[in-house]
Amino acid sequence: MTHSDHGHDHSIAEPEDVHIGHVKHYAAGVPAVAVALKRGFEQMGPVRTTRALLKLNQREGFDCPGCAWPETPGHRKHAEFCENGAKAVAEEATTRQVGPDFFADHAVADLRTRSSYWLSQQGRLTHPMYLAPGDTHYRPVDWDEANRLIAAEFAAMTTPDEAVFYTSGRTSNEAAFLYQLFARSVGTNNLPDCSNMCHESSGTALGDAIGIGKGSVTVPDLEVADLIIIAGQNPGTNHPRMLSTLEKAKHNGARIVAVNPLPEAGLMRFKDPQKVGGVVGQGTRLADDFLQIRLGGDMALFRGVAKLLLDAENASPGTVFDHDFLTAHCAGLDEYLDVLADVDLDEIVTATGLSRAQIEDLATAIATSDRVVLCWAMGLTQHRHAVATIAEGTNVLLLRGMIGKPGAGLCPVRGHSNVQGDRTMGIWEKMPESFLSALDREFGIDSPRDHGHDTVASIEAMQRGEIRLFVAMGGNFVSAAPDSAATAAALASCALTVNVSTKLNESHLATGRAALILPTLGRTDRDVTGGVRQQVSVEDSMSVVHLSRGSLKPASTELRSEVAIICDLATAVLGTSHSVDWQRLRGDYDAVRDHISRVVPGFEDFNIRVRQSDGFVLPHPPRDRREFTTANGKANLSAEPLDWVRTPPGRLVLQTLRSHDQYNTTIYGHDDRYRGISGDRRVVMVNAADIAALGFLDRQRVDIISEFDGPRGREERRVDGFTIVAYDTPTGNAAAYYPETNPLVPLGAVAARSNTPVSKAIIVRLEPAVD
Ligand SMILES: Nc1nc2c(c(=O)[nH]1)N[C@H]1C(S)=C(S)[C@@H](COP(=O)(O)OP(=O)(O)OC[C@H]3O[C@@H](n4cnc5c(=O)[nH]c(N)nc54)[C@H](O)[C@@H]3O)O[C@H]1N2
Ligand SMILES: Nc1nc2c(c(=O)[nH]1)N[C@H]1C(S)=C(S)[C@@H](COP(=O)(O)OP(=O)(O)OC[C@H]3O[C@@H](n4cnc5c(=O)[nH]c(N)nc54)[C@H](O)[C@@H]3O)O[C@H]1N2
Ligand SMILES: [Mo]
Repeated sequence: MTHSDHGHDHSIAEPEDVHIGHVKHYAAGVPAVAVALKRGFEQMGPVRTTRALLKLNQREGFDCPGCAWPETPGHRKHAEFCENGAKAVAEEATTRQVGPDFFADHAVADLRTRSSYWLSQQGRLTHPMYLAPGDTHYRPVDWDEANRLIAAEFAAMTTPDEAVFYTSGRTSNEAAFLYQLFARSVGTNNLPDCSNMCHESSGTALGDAIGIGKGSVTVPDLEVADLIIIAGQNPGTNHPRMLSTLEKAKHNGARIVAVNPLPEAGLMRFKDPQKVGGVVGQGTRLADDFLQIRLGGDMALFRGVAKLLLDAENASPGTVFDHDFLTAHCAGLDEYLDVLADVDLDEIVTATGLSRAQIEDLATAIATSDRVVLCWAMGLTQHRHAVATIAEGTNVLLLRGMIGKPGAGLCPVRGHSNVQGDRTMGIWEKMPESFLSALDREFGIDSPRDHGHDTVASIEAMQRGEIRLFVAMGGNFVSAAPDSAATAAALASCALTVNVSTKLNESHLATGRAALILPTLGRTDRDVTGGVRQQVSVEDSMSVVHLSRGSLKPASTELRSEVAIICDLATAVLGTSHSVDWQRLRGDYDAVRDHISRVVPGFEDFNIRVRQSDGFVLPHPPRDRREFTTANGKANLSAEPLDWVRTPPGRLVLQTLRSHDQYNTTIYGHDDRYRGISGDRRVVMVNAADIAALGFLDRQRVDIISEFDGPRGREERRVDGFTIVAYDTPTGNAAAYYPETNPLVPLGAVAARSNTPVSKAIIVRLEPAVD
């Protein structure tokens, strides 16, 4: 079928009007199953839908390309999926196609006028495509020619640091390992990734505090916790399988506290669609307490709680702090206690927007629970003071000795299904010396030691004209990055931009002087490379590594695996006598895993252990034996100055977040079902009191202007034509969808130390729309 047979123009009609229904008070249940199957049938028909969903998260099946939430151990035998996992599969396994005739019909300039939704819905890329300098249309190119074009850019560089290699988080361990090996073989550490915009703040804070940037709990820990705090996360939409774990914890007696500016449905109540009780009946109440915090107030909350813990400890010494743990394992307690002595609880109340009683309740719950888990996601990581906030949450747990024992610990919930694994494999602009020297020893290469560019630094380097070649292993760089206009202009300064992709997106349209689209197999696709049926591996949010094997017929015979694409490119650039035998590795993923087993700690006997039914768990010294591999060998309490976000007069603090109907920049539809908002994504959720106080009306159309005081003075950025929706968010705070609002995020607004764009606290004003 050609693309024109798919009736794009009517099936992908852009809805016009926003519809506001009821905000839902529970997540999942029957509508979730119905939606999942409907989307599956629309995208790929009933036979392929059934085949795909039967293989999801199964042994001998593929890892869900949705989120990084782990499978329950022992559960890889029967169906375990959720509505949004099924939607992610439907999007990838779609039978809609974007082939050469599509690109012949649509000039790049025309495609730039289309919405994210329209682009997302066109289907799978089927051929390598090239946009030559000055051309208006992409045209087909063969793989060898594509690789020659890229190799020519390397030949034209004065330093390999003129290349940037971006990675999204779906790339397998094997491909990620080869990709960073290629970058380091050509001589650069410019390896930015989506994690720079995601959990970088968690990695930075946890690295300092406990010596490893990964979470310390497993699914069984959550199931037996007494108290689970979920701050800055919307699991009902973004990690739906987490709700089953929370339900089990609840049945075991856990208390759940949700800390969020929004009353997200998935935090309130859960109806398991895979159980009878989830089909009829009320489902399980999840959150016992909902703390409707102001944006950016979490550091203040944790500090206030720590202050109250200290007061209780002083009133009754030896009953609150875990002195044995603090003495044996921690450093920095005295400095932290000094900081706590100065806490003004009135400031904590103002910063959080919570009542003193709510903060006291949480402190009491923490003081009286034996097993506490703290879960978080983007609501904590995408703030100016994100690293300090996560460190402060960690302080609270350390005071109570809540790490390295069953049922307790730190749980940063990762996003992309293999974002954690990609880091483990060396996708990081500043991998430690131990990794680089092991890599050099294994392959006889000479990895550069200077740190490379992260995501924001890569854009800034492009702005300075220092980058000739941009290569993206997946993702949608221009839409995911802050300051869309500035990022597009930065990319335009490159000689060549290359995207290895499964589906069409804006980054294929924000090109350098020339551009390549290289179509690749996705997680669900059968991978026959080198004449052999291959399988890859991934690492979930709780450090479990397991195999993933796609089974669906690929969209075209032109598609290549990421492993094959990297190895062929490396051969074209580095030649056939390079010390890495790229062509052997191309056809033998076991051989890649053998190399990994010798370079990356914890992967010994990789090929054997990854074939065990539940895979294997990577070592985590704090979790396994309360060992802290920090510089001083201790768990470190931090004593950063308190920071929180103020709303300037007449302004709002805007968070940018995901709807229930998207995967990052891939838009599935216009139904943010749990929030009761459908029909339009250009909405801004504002408290009714603010709407009135600012002189607007509910449903009024407005432009949103962000204000940022940068080093060169006041900067303003604007997006047009948003509809105000009265919504239950704290006064002074607003919310709108990502990526439509990314043009508002200033490139210079980044978290201290992690350099993560501040996507959850943008200062904005509203103006009546001018159209
Ligand atoms: N279906 C689906 N699944 C996904 C994704 C997707 O797009 N679609 N994306 C994946 C990726 S890459 C990621 S990183 C994760 C993202 O998962 P989440 O972090 O859940 O994603 P967001 O939509 O950014 O939601 C942020 C949540 O934090 C709250 N929040 C915002 N600011 C603050 C704050 O200052 N304090 C507190 N306490 N809360 C705050 C928001 O109200 C919202 O509930 O999901 C992954 N899974
Ligand atoms: N304002 C704002 N901005 C944000 C965020 C926010 O909350 N607010 N969140 C940030 C976060 S947490 C993240 S993780 C980033 C996400 O940033 P990215 O990871 O760069 O973006 P995605 O939208 O997930 O990428 C989607 C594209 O990946 C490609 N793709 C999908 N699967 C595969 C595969 O298996 N292989 C290959 N090679 N390509 C594939 C498809 O072509 C698809 O179009 O965005 C960040 N940006
Ligand atoms: Mo993410």
